[in-house]
Amino acid sequence: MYNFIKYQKSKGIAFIYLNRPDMLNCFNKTMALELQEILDYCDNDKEIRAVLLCGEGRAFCAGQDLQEATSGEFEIAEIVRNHYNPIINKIRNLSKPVVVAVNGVAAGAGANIALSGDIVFASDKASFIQAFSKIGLIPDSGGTYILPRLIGLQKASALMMLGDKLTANEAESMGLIYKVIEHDNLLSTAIATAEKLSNMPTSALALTKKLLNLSFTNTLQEQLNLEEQYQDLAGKTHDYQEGVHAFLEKREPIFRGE
Ligand code: T3D
Repeated sequence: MYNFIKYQKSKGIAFIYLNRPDMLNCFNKTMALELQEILDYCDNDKEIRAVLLCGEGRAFCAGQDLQEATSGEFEIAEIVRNHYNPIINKIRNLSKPVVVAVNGVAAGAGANIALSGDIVFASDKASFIQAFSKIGLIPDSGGTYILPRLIGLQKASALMMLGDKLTANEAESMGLIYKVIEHDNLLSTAIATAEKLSNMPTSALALTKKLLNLSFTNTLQEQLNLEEQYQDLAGKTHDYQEGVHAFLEKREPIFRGE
């Protein structure tokens, strides 16, 4: 049982709901540490082959709990180092795909945690705010890394400096997220996607994610070398054998994730 997160595992999928709806699911220390623990669990549990992250209530997440941040209990650097940096590292390095369903406003660290997912859907009622500049902070939670890579330097600069609210449709057309979904269909779409992923060749997806993580910093040659190495690994999996045989036998493959 967790205090500020609802967690459930079912049919190969880990369902994670940020759960402080009265405060728009903003992060206090407990919630940040709980999310870290669950992400570790998802990484280590072989039965889990896809993760779904969503918010309870009308928001996805309003970032750092500003009451806690100003309580004098914590240094700001400590919050970033111990709460957000590990969350982003754990999501980006998780060996299973992370589907994010942004059900409402995603602000500050909440926006950047959403954007660190592998496949990000947003409700047509959702919005994204790089809220940091409005309170005199710099964008954290990997925002200065991921946002320019998603939408380019110019748009990232404007969003981060102005702190403007972006609608879900604007976010989709800029390339911030994968797709906008009608609010009432958001969860079912995200769950169907997680279900699909949980039946796919998990090892190959994990290797794909590693390659994508490195693709903006490696040279072409380094990336080609890694593709050779990882294809060799993928080619030695059960799921490769199964995928090829299923194709040749004109049937649906049954992947084990190995
Ligand atoms: O230590 C550090 O700070 C370093 C780490 C930084 C990481 C960060 O995330 S910095 C950015 C922090 N987040 C923000 O600045 C966003 C603050 N929230 C807002 O701007 C607005 O709440 C929203 C635009 C997200 C939503 O607006 P709206 O009008 O839909 O809702 P609301 O009325 O503002 O909020 C509803 C309640 O949630 C309200 O409480 P109340 O009046 O009902 O008792 C509000 O105070 C509370 N709430 C929302 N966000 C936070 C919060 N309480 C504490 N911290 C919050 N971040």
